[in-house]
Amino acid sequence: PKTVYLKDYQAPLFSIEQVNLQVDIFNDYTLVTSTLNLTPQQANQALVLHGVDLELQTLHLDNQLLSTDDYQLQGEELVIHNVPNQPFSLQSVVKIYPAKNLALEGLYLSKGMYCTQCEPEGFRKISYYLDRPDVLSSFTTTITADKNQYPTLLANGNLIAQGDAGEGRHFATWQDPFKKPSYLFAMVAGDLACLEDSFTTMTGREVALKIYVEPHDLRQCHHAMESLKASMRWDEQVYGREYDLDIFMIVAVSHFNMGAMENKGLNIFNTSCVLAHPETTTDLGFQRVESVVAHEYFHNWSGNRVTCRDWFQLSLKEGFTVFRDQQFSADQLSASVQRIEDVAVLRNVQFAEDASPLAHPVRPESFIEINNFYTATVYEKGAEIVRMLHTVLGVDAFRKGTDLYFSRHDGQAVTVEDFVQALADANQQDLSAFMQWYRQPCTPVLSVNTDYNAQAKSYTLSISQQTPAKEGYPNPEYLPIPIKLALFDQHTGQAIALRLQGETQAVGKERVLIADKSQQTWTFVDVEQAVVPSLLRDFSAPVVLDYQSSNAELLFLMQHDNNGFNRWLAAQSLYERLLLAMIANIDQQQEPLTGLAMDELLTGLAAFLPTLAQQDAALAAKILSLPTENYLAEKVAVINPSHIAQAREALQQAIANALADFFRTQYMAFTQTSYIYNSAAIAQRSWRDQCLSYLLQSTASTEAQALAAQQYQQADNMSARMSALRGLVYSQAAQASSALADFYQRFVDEALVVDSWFAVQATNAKASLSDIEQLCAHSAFTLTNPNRLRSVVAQFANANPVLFHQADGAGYQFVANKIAELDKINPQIASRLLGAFSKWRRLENRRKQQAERVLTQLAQQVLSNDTFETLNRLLR
Ligand code: HT7
Ligand code: ZN
Repeated sequence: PKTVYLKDYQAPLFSIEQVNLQVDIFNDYTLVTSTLNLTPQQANQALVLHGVDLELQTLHLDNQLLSTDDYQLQGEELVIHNVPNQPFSLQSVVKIYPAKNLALEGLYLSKGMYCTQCEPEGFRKISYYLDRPDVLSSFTTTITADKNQYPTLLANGNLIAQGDAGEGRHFATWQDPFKKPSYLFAMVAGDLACLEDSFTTMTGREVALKIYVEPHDLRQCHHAMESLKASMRWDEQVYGREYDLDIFMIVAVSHFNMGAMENKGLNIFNTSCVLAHPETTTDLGFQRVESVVAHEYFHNWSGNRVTCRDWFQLSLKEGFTVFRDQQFSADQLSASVQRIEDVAVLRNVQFAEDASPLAHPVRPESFIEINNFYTATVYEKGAEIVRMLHTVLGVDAFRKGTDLYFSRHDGQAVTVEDFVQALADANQQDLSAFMQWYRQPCTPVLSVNTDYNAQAKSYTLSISQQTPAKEGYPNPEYLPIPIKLALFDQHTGQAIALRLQGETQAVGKERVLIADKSQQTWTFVDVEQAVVPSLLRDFSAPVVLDYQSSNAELLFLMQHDNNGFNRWLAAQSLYERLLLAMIANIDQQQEPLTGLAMDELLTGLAAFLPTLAQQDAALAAKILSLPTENYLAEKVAVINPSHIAQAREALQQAIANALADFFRTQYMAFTQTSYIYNSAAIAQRSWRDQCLSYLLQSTASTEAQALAAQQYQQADNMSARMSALRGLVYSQAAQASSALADFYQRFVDEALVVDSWFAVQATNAKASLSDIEQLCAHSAFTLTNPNRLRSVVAQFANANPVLFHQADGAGYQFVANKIAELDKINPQIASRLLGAFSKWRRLENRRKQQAERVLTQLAQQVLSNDTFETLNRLLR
């Protein structure tokens, strides 16, 4: 396979002003006739178009039929050597077979509905084209199909004509007035129901909003519609961005590789990111719909109006858009809980990626298969870079910067440099140092030492940074790291005013320092008493913080910090410290429990949780969540997944038993009657679930199981039902099997709920591998639907560490076999599953050998480029 390098970028040799597509859908095949108006950008250049799995029927250049002597088909390219030096037209007719397309890229069938996925390089599976993001063109699309089978025909832009096409067929013509790259092309043909609404933009234009779904899902579209309208309003208010077409459509499909796709005016969504109803969807599911609808909508500006020059710039649109959707979600429910959830993903998934053989810069420098780079690093770390720029500039200056970015580059395909430059130019600032965040991989470690001088009443912070080296990046540069901080008076529990040495007066109680050298110090003056530092507030930079605070300081921050996020962070640091000591004990075959620190923790929790649960139940629930197995695995030199799980369980049980009465009283006090979706109600439910989950870990677990069984039976919403079911299954309750059977029967017609039924069983640490194999043998299991496949195999590999990492390697073999099978069907998803092996080199010896054996065996098979690339990076 060929490696592509960022350094080799060259501007396109042809522009395409206009594309006319005629897509004729027949039962066995589809004919695509494309007419391109091309203009050479340099004289005497051959035209090279991309095309994959296309059966070329005819090719005309300026209406002259070309013979096979006039062009060459070479691998995935169509080469025409003699083309005019002036504008010319090229018409190709190709035959494609959507029903055979199980990779779900290009035009394919999902449960009888035709739909497309063109990002990043799917358009070349529909027609010959310059399938690269810097070729922007106007598209007109005509679809013809059987009228009864496919009454709904959709494409990007506005509907300009429709009617009868004879022989029981009909047609629709859509025209998109905005120039776009081919990856934003979309079309749909199906028999769909539609929820309609409208939105009046800030300048008074009326936009028709339509959500298309399978008829029986229509009742589950209202939340997505409300989320869409909220997103449209939010983008006007916060970024000044108005929607630009007269219609905005979302289509939900059940077979989809990712969450959703931002095609211009015609977003295509995984059903899991559109459908929501209290009876079938948990609170988390509702929140996901809200954030994905927002994310795709926001792409209309950050991605579509201003797009990427090449795929190395992917984070230009994805990092920025993730940051925008995170801001939006923070404005909808609780800002601190949102930040906690976003940082948890960053620390559990992105930090792990950054420490693994799969680590890459936010802007990679080379790839074999770009699909392998839709990663947590490009998305989540990319969003953190934008967040740091936002923190450093402040709200108003950041907005000035994005206004300039959108106006300067509207209709262009640009680079990450262009983005940072626009933010800088709008504010006459030099932000160029931040570019390094895009260029080098790995997570920096920020080490902090503090010193209080009681005589001088000064407090000094000594801060150093170090980014680990990695193959290809032997000398990482120092990065600008914004550190938002506050200092708390130990006696009053209040933040103090902050004056740095040399300043004439204090500047607020929270400040942002920027560490950008190997080692720096800052001294605060007028510090009357010893203080507790609250560092990296709101996680102001994507770094590992190394600060040796005492247990007492962490407990103090858990109780007194006025930044909710940092209360959580303090709790996490304390748990982490305890858990690492417990894991070390277990590694040495000793009892896990650690005396004094544990006592301090339990006393501390008992002291402040009752008040916190009353004031902010959602935060209380988060504060009680222990670091995940995946996170802890990054903190030990040698990973024994079963020891990590044992330690977590022991700490959970210790908390559960110490606070059992409290959890019981709190659980019993839950009084919600009917389901409503708002911040307060969600907070109550998450608190109830956390209390139940701890009760189930306590010595009173039989009583708790009876409560869970009752909750399951009485539930009138999925949040209550699912947490009860999970509790019963994970605690091996006698009631678990009847609840599982009931659940399946009840929701057998709801594919997304059946997915969650599979997932809860696939993640059960107490199951056996043969239980998991049986899930794959279930009649409802299939490899051809990514949601279903993920609900078992990806859930097992990523969220059932004990079983996946069982010492004899059988879990590895099971997943590797599935990858090999799936690679022939859907390489994108197969390659992604390999991520579960990213820590294999740090596993304890026995497991490491098993993982190596299984991966090496897999590498001997014939593999797709996707899987080949990921496997090679893992084994390198
Ligand atoms: N921009 C999209 C990325 C994407 C994708 C979506 C669905 C199926 C396959 C895909 N490959 C890449 C999704 C997003 O970030 O908004
Ligand atoms: Zn996106």
